[in-house]
Amino acid sequence: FTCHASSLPCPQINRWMAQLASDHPDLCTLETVGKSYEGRPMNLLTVGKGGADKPGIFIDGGIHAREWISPATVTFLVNQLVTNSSAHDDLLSSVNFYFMPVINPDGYDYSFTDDRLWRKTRSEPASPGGCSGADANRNWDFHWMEAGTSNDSCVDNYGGSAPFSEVEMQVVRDQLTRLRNTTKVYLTFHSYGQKWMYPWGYTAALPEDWQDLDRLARDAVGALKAVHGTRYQVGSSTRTIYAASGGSDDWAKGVAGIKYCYTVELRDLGTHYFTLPPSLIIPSGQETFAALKVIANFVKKTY
Ligand code: 0X9
Ligand code: ZN
Repeated sequence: FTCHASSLPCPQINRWMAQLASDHPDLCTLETVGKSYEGRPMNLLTVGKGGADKPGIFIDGGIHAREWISPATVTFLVNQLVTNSSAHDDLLSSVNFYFMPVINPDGYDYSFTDDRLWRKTRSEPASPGGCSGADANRNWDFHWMEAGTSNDSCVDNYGGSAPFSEVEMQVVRDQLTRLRNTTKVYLTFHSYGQKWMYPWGYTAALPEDWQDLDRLARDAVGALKAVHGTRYQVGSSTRTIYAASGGSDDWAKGVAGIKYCYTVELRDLGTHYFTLPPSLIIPSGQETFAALKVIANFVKKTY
């Protein structure tokens, strides 16, 4: 087969999604929804069979280049849902899953080819003498540049030259905007630290409905822990990790109006930090899938 809708670089994950979608046309819709700064196709895979009106869960990964367990876990979730679909028949009839496994594809590739610990995008410096790339999770237009971010392009948490200066985040923003009316949950996977966090990241104040978000997160991490005993901490991102504004989670809640928004810091707790051994990919996927099932069942029964 040829790479989906593109003669541009066709990395493994896109190739795999194209094959999966063509093997399971009853369940999968694959769309190329944009391209990265360096021209890599950005794909959205919709999984579900209840039709476009059903409530949805939007899931992305790979916003930070070096957090490799994120795309690995998101692709595991996709694979479970699609290749073991008969086990999840009821969920797939009543919930749509929208997946974008690698939303910073240039940075992700660069972390394989040049710098394993690269975090940012790979856009050219906005001004002479600057450095390449911005922190894609400081680049969203909600309290942009207020906290936990920098205007020095040479540091890892550089917020970008303007809100949504990074084209990849424009692409994700446009999909979240298009799907906002049906999307009830937004999940964005990072590493590391084993935390299931909800807004806000720009302030220590909590959203007025924080107890709803807290309850669902606790149910999810309970199911996660039951699989391999892995413990996750639950709380608002400011209170759990640090204050940082311009994140996708805050935008999804504060601007797109999606109620249940979570940033998930996957394994581990710092033993292997970003360089998690490959043997932990499947355990991470298995336990995260258990958490996703709790969330999907909640969406099914609530909406
Ligand atoms: O700093 C981040 O973007 C995330 N942590 S990481 O170590 N993966 O870089 C946490 C983001 C939490 N959400 C917000 N601050 N909005
Ligand atoms: Zn991250």
